[in-house]
Amino acid sequence: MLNKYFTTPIYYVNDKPHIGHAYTSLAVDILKRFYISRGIDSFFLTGTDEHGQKVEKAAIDQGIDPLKFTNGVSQNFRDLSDLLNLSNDDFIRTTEERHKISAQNLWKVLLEKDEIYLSKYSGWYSVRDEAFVSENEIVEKDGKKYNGFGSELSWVEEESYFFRLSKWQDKLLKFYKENTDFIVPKSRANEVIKFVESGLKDLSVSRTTFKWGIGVPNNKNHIIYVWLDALTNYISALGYPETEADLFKKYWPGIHVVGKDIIRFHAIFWPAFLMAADLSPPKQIVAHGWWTNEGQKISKSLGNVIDPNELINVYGLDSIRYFLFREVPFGNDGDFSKLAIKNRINGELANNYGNLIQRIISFIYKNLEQNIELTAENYDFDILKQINKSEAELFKFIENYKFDEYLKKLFLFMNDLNNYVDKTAPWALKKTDPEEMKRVLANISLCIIRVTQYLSPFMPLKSKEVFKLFDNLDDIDLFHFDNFEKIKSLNHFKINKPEPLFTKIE
Ligand code: ME8
Repeated sequence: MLNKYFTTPIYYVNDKPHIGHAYTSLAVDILKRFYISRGIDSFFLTGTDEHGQKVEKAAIDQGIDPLKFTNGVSQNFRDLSDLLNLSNDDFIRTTEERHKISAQNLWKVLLEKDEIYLSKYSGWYSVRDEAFVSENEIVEKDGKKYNGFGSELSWVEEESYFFRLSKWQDKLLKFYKENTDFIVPKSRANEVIKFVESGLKDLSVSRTTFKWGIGVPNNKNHIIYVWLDALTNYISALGYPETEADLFKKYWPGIHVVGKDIIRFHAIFWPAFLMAADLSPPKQIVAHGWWTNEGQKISKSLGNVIDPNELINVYGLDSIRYFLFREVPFGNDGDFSKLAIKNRINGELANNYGNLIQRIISFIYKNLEQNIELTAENYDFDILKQINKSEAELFKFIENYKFDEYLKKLFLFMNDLNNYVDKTAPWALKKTDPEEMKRVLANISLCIIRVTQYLSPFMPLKSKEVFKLFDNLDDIDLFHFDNFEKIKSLNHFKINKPEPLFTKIE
């Protein structure tokens, strides 16, 4: 199956969106744009997780009815999609009717198959992570109990439905063994496998002590555990329970991009729920690392939450998109430092890429009557041939989520181009060999277009600006990689007056 389905986590609406949420959403946006550019049909889902104790508590703290509260905060996440220029195809909210029907249906199927039974839960619970915590994971400090993420725990004792997770232990291990790239990166897969091997207990999947959730069918005292509710979003958006729905048939199973904090829910609970309901498990779980701010954990209490709005105002959207994915290998943790952003923007975007375009395009604009002639020979240019030859390698980088390697490779070509410009010095050729000058400028222009095409999933707005510099290429959709070939049918370019692409950061 060629179609691709990428999802972000659905974000809790107890808080404002921050750079961590933006990071995951941007990764999925880049993936979607990349596959579309290759002509591969892709669907991108994001949304908000609106039930559970944590959200209910946030609403109560503000003295607002939970639904009214979630309407407001969910909108903040929709605004984030606009701010980040996301290409998402849908935005799902777990308070929507379509989702409620889907989650209740999944529940009914699991109950009918005897995968769920009624019993009693007593144990420790983290409201912040909406997660049950086993005794061996508890950390004690100053007489209080915490989980491994430092979230305070509370004691819960109530009647509860349980999902027979223990029954799925061996089947999950077999599934991981047969699908070696199910969890990316490998280090995370090993963690998950170790955890499953250490023994899975049945999972409590309903709550009775608060009301903000989707009702358990036929038992009004219970609401569905927020993670069972939330994970279902990935299929409710595709039309589940209608497994014959177009979207479901076309896109399921999907690829879930998540932060490393929620890998267990996605790589253990979710495939178990699905297999228990006779549905295909997801295709892949891709877990990225954690961002800190100038070396410190990002947290509201430390007052160092990075607001994407402010960042974009200062540095520009595409520069931030570039920085986040160039700076840190995708699975690793990363530190957000102003100096690191400045170095990337000034060194790579402004000097290497922007300045080359500015120099060359202005020169053509001024000296060649805004015109570049194209001949078959131009397509035979060594650097262009190298770039074209690297396509398979570049694609592999993205297929393996090595965004940083992909960008690094493209900027090595930009280095080669800059060296070529210095060596051939077209401004000197103007007097000595004007024909050679034209050839050099045509070669460089074609390389600029080619590199910009490959950069476009990361920097769609800047790429558009670059494509616009070539006036009579308007009819060719250069966002599609293969359309480069169509340029060959032209015999010349018209150049528009360039404006600086990136401003240097002081
Ligand atoms: O967990 N660095 O929602 P959530 C990198 N509702 N990524 C970060 C980050 C950081 N410092 N902070 C947050 C939930 N993220 C559930 C998900 S899915 C069925 C339900 C990103 O609002 C990262 O993707 O707490 C992380 O997994 C997610 O935000 C957690 O978002």
